[in-house]
Amino acid sequence: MEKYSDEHFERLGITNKHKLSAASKRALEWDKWSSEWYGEFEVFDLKGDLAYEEGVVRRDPSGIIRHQGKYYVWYSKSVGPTDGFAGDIEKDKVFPWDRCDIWYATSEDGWTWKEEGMAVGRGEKGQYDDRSVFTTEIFVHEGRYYLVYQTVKSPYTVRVKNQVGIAWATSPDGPWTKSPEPILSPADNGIWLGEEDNRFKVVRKGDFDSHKVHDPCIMYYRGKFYLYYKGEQMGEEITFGGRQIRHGVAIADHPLGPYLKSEYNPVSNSGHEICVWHYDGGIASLITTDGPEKNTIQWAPDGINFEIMSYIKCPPPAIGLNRSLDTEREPLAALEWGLTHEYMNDDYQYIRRMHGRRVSHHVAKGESAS
Ligand code: AAL
Repeated sequence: MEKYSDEHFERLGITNKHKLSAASKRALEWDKWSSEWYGEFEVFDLKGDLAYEEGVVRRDPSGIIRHQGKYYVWYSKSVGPTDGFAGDIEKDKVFPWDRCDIWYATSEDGWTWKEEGMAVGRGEKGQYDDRSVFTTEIFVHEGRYYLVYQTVKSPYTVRVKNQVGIAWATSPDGPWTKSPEPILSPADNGIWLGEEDNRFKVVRKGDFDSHKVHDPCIMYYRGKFYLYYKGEQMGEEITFGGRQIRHGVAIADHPLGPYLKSEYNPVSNSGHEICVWHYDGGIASLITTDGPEKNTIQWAPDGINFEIMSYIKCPPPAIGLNRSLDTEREPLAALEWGLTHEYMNDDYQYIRRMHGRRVSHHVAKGESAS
């Protein structure tokens, strides 16, 4: 224990440096003390067309961009309740994000939104995106606008493998040109066990993204295009941190691809929807919902090797970051405000506003920390 100073023991509140509990040994190993990356969130209702609407699903908001004095957001939209997988999957809606199209809305203040219409719809029967297009993210580069999104081809079985599509336009109001082929697909090295439509039964699990590639988000980084995404694996298990969900990255020289998956994948061991931003020459990532490192904020100096910077309380899911903010100002500047979604119930979800802020003191009502 000689490698630690007396001040270090005192700061940790350790009574006897020769009698260390397992927890105190772990605390001694932490090398980060700053609260710069620690924050909390609040969530509020929106007004106008994005306020909750009975019978309508609006979820998985993209990032927000600012264009000619207005904020823009894109999101998955569908109508009607979810039937699930027990009935006729040819006719039913199996998930709230099944039978979706991508719609968009604009706002002057980020609180009251006007739904402008559909941006990208499902493809013709037989195409890779004929069943649902959903969970989109916006990317702007050199005057062009790109929407990346998940696609599913019918029939939407439990074992269906989805893909990622992209559409581009010269204005955020479209018209959008869709890529004829997907730009990302699941790894092809898992093997299902038997014919039953069951995703837990496998002969071989394959890579972390052998079943699904979700939540695509493109970042311009080091002169290349980094497409971060969530992978779901065939034969998913529950670990000591919950579901086996991890993030990967695929890199291209052009926004439309071709995207090559990093050999370092997966780049997270936990998380759910992708929420990444630029900070201090690296990439920061909010890890929510699933896995042993859920509810952490991580940062990678090279966009690949992420380390935990803070453990936070219940971050909102599916955050669409406000891309008009200066994210370099401080670690959590990117989270100042943005959008999230919330489950009114299993059938209907709606978009809400989230505010995040750094917390540097825990104070009682009326108490001052300064
Ligand atoms: C989410 C995302 C993806 C999943 C589903 C809809 O929030 O991770 O988009 O497919 O749930």
